[in-house]
Amino acid sequence: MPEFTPTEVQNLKSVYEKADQGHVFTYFDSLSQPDQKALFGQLQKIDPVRVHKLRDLALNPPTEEAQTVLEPLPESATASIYDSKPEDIQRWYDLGLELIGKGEVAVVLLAGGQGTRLGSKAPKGAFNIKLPSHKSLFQIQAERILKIQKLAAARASDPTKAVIPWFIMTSGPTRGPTEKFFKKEKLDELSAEENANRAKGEPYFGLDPKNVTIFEQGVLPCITNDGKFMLASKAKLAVAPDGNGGLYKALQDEGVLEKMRPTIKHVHAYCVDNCLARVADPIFIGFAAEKKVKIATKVVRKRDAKESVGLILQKNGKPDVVEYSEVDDATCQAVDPKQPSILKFRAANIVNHYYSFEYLDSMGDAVNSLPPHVARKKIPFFDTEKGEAVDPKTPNGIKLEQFVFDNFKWLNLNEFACFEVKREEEFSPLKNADPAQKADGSFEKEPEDSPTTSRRHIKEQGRRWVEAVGATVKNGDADGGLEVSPLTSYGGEGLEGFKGQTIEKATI
Ligand code: UD2
Repeated sequence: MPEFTPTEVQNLKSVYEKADQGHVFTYFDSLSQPDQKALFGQLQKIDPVRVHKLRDLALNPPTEEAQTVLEPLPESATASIYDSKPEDIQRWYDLGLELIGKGEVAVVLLAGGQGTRLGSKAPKGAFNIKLPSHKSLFQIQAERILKIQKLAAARASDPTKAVIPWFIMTSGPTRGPTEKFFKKEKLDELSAEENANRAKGEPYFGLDPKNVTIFEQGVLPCITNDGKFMLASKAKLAVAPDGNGGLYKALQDEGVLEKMRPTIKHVHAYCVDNCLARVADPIFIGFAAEKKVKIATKVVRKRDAKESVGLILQKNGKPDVVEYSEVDDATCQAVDPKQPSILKFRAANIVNHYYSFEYLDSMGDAVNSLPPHVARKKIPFFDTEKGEAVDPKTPNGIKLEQFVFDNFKWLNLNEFACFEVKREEEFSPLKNADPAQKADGSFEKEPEDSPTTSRRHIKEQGRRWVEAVGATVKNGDADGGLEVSPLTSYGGEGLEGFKGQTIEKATI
């Protein structure tokens, strides 16, 4: 029995015909009932008028002011862990823990991206960077939440309130595998060995499942160069995730804001593929809460002019980010007029953002005006004119994706703050597969932003932490490092007991 009446089909069809997208119904009447149900369900979730608005924003962006002025953010909107006073950092840390202790802090994980560059079919969070513990990125992040909850509870007047709800944004391709991974179910995308390894431990990595919500971002139709929605087959619209900027609409549509509203005042959103991400970092939360900003963002110093990161800056007096895929070379290469040895635009975006809940809850319909970006791609589609499937050899259409930082420009500088942190402590993105290896096991070229660099950075950090309290590492680790579990230490604290010890284990 179809889930829709002929009238509902006719009404939906006229919405698409009015938007000059009626061709998507070309084969509807000839489809089987299950296929009709699938296509109707898909088309019903998409508003062609909204998509046209986004498409037109993308293809005909508002003309930039004749004199677009790019400048680094002013001192007033930035702080740095490097030159902040210890008492300030301590105050932010204490405030952050207090807010977590009152249950006012939630975390949103951006996990809808597909690890195409990494060559993995499983969600990135499920990736095993081959630490001695073989923990996945999801598990490392879950344990950082467990640990920071414990540290907050130890100071809280009501420890039962020290809970950080974790909202995980997935996309069509990553939702199913992510849910199965958390429930410790077998993943077809993982090898037998990986599935066996992952099955260890508790579901949700020891977190209370009621505090973990997996939700899904929206999709946008793939569009031909002359603006037509593309069919993937007679019974399916070709769609793609709407970008990490789809977060704001998904928070509304998926009831996440509703779930947060009773208790949450501060939200930390971060990127799944950064193995060093300080999830619910109390220093960052305290810093942003004290400044009472709507949005704050963490940055690290750009590694070099070519690094694939967005540049946090001010554009015509507003906070903004110029993405690496859209920045011109002159801006990348510009040097600081006062210190020519360093880059002028060196504040690298690391997808690590703070939002006041009040701001997120006030966005309303603005979520439909985030200017999408155009990715020209080869998109296999079903050609309704020729009546056949086409697998293009050259880019034949566009995918629209929204960037999560494109609302920064809607704020005044005094509603925004930027916090510089140490790269070696907080940023090691997993973007690429490891380079090919030679017969002796060494790499053809230096690994960059890969499983090896992620693993090395976590172990180097662990070694620094224990050496700072006077311990010695002698565990024969290939990289000379030490894995410190988040359950042992969140950010290097609480390791005094190792003073004077020689650590022979690979992980503590
Ligand atoms: C992102 C940043 C870039 C820089 C770089 C550092 C954006 C738009 N760009 O570039 O400025 O900070 O990371 O690592 O943030 N995601 C979704 N849904 C999507 C697409 C992506 O949730 O539809 C998530 C993805 O799972 C990841 C994050 O957003 O957690 C960044 O996505 P990416 O790795 O594809 O972005 P990248 O590396 O091109």
